[in-house]
Formats: sequence, C-alpha cells, structure tokens
Amino acid sequence: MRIFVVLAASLFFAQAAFAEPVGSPIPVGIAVGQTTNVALFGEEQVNGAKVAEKMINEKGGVNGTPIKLVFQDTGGDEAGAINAFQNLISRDKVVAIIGPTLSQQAFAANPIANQAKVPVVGPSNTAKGVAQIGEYVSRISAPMTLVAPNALKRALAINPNVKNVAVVYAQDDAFNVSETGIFQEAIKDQGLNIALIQKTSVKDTDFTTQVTAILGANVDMVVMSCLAADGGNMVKQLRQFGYEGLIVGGNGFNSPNMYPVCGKECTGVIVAQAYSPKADNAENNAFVPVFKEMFKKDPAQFSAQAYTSVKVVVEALSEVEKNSGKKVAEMDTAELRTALNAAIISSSYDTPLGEIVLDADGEITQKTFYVSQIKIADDGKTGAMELLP
Ligand code: MET
Repeated sequence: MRIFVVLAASLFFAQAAFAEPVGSPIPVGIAVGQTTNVALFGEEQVNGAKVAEKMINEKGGVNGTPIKLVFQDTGGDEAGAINAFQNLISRDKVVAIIGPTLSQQAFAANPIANQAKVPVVGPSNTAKGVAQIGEYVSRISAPMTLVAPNALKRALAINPNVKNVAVVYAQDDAFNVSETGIFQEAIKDQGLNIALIQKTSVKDTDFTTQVTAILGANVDMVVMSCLAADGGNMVKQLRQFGYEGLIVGGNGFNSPNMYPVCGKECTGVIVAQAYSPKADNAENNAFVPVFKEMFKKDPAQFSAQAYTSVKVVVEALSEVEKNSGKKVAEMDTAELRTALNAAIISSSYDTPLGEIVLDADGEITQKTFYVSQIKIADDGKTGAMELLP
C-alpha cells in the first residue's frame, strides 16, 4: 500500500514536472548582429528568439528539460561572426548555433561550425548557396529566388506601364549581390529593360552619385538590394531629389527598423516577405500575442524567423530523445550535436511561417510568401507593412 502511494505520488510529480522544466538547461547559441548597422535586424532576431525560449520553457522545454539561449554578438562583419561561433562552440558548448544574421558572415563562420560538427540553423541568410556550405548547415530563411519575383509582379500590378528599370545593389555584401542577380533575371523575365545598374556599399550614407545617375536615366522603377540603414538612406535621397516612380526593395528592406532611417520617404516602397504577422495558422496565432505582450508591437519577419529557428532546434532535440531513448543531458556533446543535425534536416515543421520542410541539404521549402507596401505614420518614424492583395 505504501509503495502504491509513493508510486502514485511520484507519477503525479512527474506530470507536474512536465509543465515546470527541471535539470540543467540545454544551451542553444544565438549568434546575431546585436551591434553595428546590422543591429537593425539583430534586435528583431533577439526578440523573436526570446519569445521562443519563454514559450518553449513554459511548455516543459525538451520533454521536461529547459533550454537556455546563449547570446553572442557577431557585430556586422565576418571576424565578429567567426569569434562568436568559436566562443559558442568551445566555451559555451552549445548544442547548435542559430545565426549569423548576414549571408556575408555565414560564408565565413559556418565552415568553422561545420568542421567542428556543430549544427547551424540560418535564421535570415537568403543568398544562394548558404545551406550548401556543409552538412551541418541548414536555414529556415527562404532564398530570394522565390521571394523576389513576387515583389516585381505586384509592382507591375500597381503600374503596368513600367518599361525602364534601374537596379541598385550593395556590392560589398554577399546576399545583396546574390539578390540583385535574382532581381535582374526576374526583371528581364517580365520583359522590362534594365536601363542602368548602380553599385553602392553597405557603409555608404551619401548616394548623390547614384541618385543623380538614376534621375538622368528617366526610369519608372528602381529595384534595390541593400541593407536597411544604407537602403533607407538611399530611398530618402531618391525621393528628396525628386524621383517619383516605383521603388521595390529586397530582403534588407523587410524591417520596421528601417522606418526611422528613411522616414516618410519610405511610404510606398514595395517589399517581398517570407512572413506576415497576419498569417492565420495555429503556430502564428500562438506566437503573435506573446510577442506583442513582451514587445508591444507586431513581430517582424526577422523575429518570426528567429522564433522558428529555436523551435526547429527544440523539436529536433525532442526527436533525438525519441530516437535514442536517452535524455539529451545524458549524451556526450559531440554525439548529441551529430544526432541533432541529423534530426534537424530531412524534416518538416509547423511554424509561424507556415509549414516548412528542410531537405537533406538543409535547404528550406516554404509555401507562402507575401508582398507589402510600407506606409509611414504622421510621426515620420513608425509605420506598417500593408499587405498587397
Ligand atoms: N537576408 C540577409 C542575408 O542573407 C540578411 C538579413 S536582411 C539584410 O544576408
């Protein structure tokens, strides 16, 4: 009888423990740009990851073991990303790394994690070839191949008379070089003429030369592949110098943190997106209210993607426990990292981005994309991405 009571009591407590995670937390690395011009994106990524950590641990973490995010700022360059990766791999012994923010950084830092057999989940890398860096590299950010042509089609729906297009891209950034290639192909596929191409740098703040050239070319549309700070400033200067045609931006423009950079001149800019806070799926309906409660605003794409990355790692950790019959905490770090990578790839996940599939290469397939137009409020600093039908 006594044994029965003890058994029943421990079963009861085991159930209760499920809601309140116990044991040493599982360290998951977050290596994004929290400083420099890249912080405009990094801040959104940190917020999304924190929401994931809170929601996941409130639900019992990984079968009762909590997770702990270990943040390492990468800054905006390759050296910063390499340094952050090395700290997370060797010092913090994370099970996986979510990061870095830029593809430019991924091409430098991911090979280090790959060599060390540490899974990397790219939360925002959209250049061609990132998932293919190595066996241990995957991403949940769809490459612009799928996203960019959508934006052009919607722009043409707004002005079907567009003929001549100017293309702008930041030549010192891998993702923007990749993205402009995709945009330029899509522009030609639409039967439009590329009247001129202007190169910029992500470090530029003065775009007089490029803006003057564009105004001289008499184009009806400018298609830009830049990051948020440089791109925001260039949009502002284009409008201030009198350009009145359409502006289409790529992934670098997909951040509300760009609004205060270009102010009211951002209104009307068309942006392709891999996420909408309005998406009506169970995962997004759970994510958005918690995010709003924590940060008093709608989640942006980079937040939703960071949230998704953490969720992918946690679901894969659960899968590892299921397949191995062992608790993650009992596994050797190297053994766990390898098993985790195998569980991350070749799987599908329900996420705020909709259902996503990661193939054997770690490349993402995503079904739903959006195109929005920026509308800046009267204060000139806040605004919204209004979905185009
Ligand atoms: N998509 C970018 C890249 O792959 C990063 C975030 S937006 C500039 O570098």
